Amino acid sequence: MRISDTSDRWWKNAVIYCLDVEVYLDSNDDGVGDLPGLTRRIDYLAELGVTCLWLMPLYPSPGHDDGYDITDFYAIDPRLGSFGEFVELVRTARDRGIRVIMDLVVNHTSDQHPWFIESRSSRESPKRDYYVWRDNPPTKNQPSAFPGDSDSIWEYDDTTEQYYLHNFYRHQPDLNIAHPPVRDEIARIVGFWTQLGISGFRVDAVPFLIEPKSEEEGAEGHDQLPDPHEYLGDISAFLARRSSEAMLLGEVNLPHQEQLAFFGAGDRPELQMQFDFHGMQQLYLSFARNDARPLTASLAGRPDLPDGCQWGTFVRNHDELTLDQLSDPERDEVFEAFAPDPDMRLYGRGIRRRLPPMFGGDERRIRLAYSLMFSLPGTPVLFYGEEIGMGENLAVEGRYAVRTPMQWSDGKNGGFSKARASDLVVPLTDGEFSPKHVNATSQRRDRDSLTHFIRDLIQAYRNSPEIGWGRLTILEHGDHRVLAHIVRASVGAMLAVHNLADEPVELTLSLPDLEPKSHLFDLLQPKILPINRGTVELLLEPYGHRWLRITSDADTRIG
Ligand code: TEU
Repeated sequence: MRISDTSDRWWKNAVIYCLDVEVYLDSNDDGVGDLPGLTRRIDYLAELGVTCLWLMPLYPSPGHDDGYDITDFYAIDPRLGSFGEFVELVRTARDRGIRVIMDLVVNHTSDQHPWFIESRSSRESPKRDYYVWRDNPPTKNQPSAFPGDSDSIWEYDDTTEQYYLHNFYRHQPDLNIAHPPVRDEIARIVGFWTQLGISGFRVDAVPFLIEPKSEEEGAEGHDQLPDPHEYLGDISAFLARRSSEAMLLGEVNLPHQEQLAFFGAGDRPELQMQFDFHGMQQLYLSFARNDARPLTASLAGRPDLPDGCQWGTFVRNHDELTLDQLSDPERDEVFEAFAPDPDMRLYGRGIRRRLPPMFGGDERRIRLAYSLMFSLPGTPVLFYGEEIGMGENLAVEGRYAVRTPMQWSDGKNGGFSKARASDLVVPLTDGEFSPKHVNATSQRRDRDSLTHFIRDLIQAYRNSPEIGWGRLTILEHGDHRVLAHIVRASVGAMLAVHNLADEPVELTLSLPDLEPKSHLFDLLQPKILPINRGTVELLLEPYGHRWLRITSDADTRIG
């Protein structure tokens, strides 16, 4: 690791925090969160230790997919604020050392987008080829990503008597990236927001975006993209020309080996970061079994990444907790453990709950999960409210159950808004995870709260760049309830130990590659552990965890 690398490739050990402006803080009492509200909370995020803010879509939208159905890529939803307020937010965040990235959703538009309205108006429309039209759905037909909405990704349109492609909802027609003017538009969108101070994008639904759309039967005469990955490389190169620091964090929910192609190669980068969906799903299988082996196998199976690339680690996001990479019996095990009621499940593949209720509010286990997430090699990505242990509201439809307003206090509407409760953009949670019991203000005052624990983890993570930059070694020790791993880089090394079981575990670990006179410095508790003849003895509490810096006289770091 060179000094220039650590500053240029800031995403290698960032702390990313995802939020939807409309549910964060309402500054004008209309029941909808807004940009000035978020700007007021930048100091809160800085205090937590966040270094990168990921804003979910804030473009104008009819709101049939929580803003992922866009009608104008060059504007801001007026309920959320103005361009002036947007730039103020980005500038305030930057001032506190926080970069801002945002969702880039260009696989599709809303069917209310002027491009689509024009495209569907006639086969001769100049915008016709902005979307993918066919006389007949190809034989390779399949259900959309949201079963229940549509049993086909092809929708018949009466006006021009052709079918259009939509990988997601039927009201989200896919853009045709094989058509050069569409690629020009995408570059313009990327350039536009970068010019406003954005440090990169979370790229929505990447495999769908670049999939070849013209190979099917009956598609002759349509534009072809020679190599979809070349196009992803083109976007990346364009972005690099516009901003020397920007990065792309892609949503690619595929097995690790298939993800590799989306990182590109050293001289031809594509996505600098991708979420580790496989690791996340195996982690839940490990939790369900109190057995570290599924997670260990996933970590061991991660391919080596090109220089500068990184995994985004997460335990929850704004979508259903997808379990689509598990086998049917494995998925059933996780459903049984964490979503016993069918109403907690979605699309037959996921769970519409947040983590704390899945763990029955067991704070030892919740802490274990976040300790794991922050210690695994990669860059942690938090979803707003995780830092205080928010729950879901199952009375709210579909994936919105986990997108309830941020809980700031035990006051009116959880301190989110002064509007009437019936005017809130999404209802709050109730019951044991309601703002009365779970809120940022009371946890901030309580040194033993989850939020302080998460802050401590973030501090330890930021003080241990080897987690983001280092090489992983998984230690063999014969107890399948425990994951013991070392991350090592030129700055030093850290050993993390996690007991996934609800019982105490005694463990003897042999530590490889030790410098003479090494000892273990506990990063979360005021303790130093001796190493005897290359081994350390540990007694872990139920769901216990340790972060131990392997330190020697050569290590000059503090804390
Ligand atoms: O998601 C795309 C996507 O592939 C996931 O919804 C996927 O279906 C799920 O994780 C199971 O694998 C993105 C956004 O995250 C989602 O909120 C949007 O609804 C979707 O795109 C359409 O824009």
